[in-house]
Amino acid sequence: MATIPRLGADHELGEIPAALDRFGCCVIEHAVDEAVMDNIAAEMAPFAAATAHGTGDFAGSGTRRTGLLLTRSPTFRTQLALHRAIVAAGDHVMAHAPTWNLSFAHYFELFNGEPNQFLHKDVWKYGAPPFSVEVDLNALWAVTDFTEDNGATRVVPGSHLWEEDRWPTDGEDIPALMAKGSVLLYTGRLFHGGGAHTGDGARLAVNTQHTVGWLNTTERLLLEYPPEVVADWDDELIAFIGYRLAGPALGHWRNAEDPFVAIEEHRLAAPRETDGR
Ligand SMILES: O=C(O)CCC(=O)C(=O)O
Ligand SMILES: [Fe+2]
Repeated sequence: MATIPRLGADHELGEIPAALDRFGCCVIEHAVDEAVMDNIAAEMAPFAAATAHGTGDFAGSGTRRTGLLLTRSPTFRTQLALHRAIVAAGDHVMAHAPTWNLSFAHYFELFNGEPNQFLHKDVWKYGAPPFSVEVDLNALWAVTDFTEDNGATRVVPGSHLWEEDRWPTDGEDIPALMAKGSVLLYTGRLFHGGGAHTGDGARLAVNTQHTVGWLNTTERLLLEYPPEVVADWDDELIAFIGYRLAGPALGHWRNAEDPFVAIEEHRLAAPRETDGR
């Protein structure tokens, strides 16, 4: 029976690539302190309270998904968005591409009564022919514990290597049980899905998706985070949401310029007031 590789908080970054190559997923235990998760939950609570529940089989009526995380949660922006585990995983999984970047960041609340989400591969969102390489590296951060009865994400370890016509059979999916502060990393070709919530309390999570620079992002990040909003952020994060060239001749702005010029122009017009966060 396949298992989910679990790396302790003191793991070597080099262990992540090996786990993802072989299993398509891994859990990093206690990747951040619990207080980081408490801060994110507190920052997102007012926005989540105003968010409608999902509709349909995929989004789920027992789930609330709240976006604009980078501005609404400064803790997410400064502590998780470019966490070293994400960078190590993305640099490995998408090493074949000139660049990779954030694609999506949402705060997920899963409530009692939500059934199993159908097992899927996140790359299905592209509606594209099968990819011969991984193009996504995604993450579910445990803002609360992920348990068997509060809907821990179910994954099918190793399924990222399956032939296109192979589907999971009963018992092949296993729950990614993890403590608050841990993170499940998984590739875009891995079968997975949210678990059924039959317990108490909300299962809280942050879901981030990351993709190669030559694909569309799940969210229109430059519309969500325009230059006047991001100009004070770290340059690395600004580039990570798409303000940079995505390939030898891809992702230009205006007269074939690097889109980061938009940030520089904004900074000249409105000098920075902070030191980068
Ligand atoms: O909430 C979860 O555990 C998984 C969600 C998921 O896989 C998705 O929405 O694509
Ligand atoms: Fe998914």
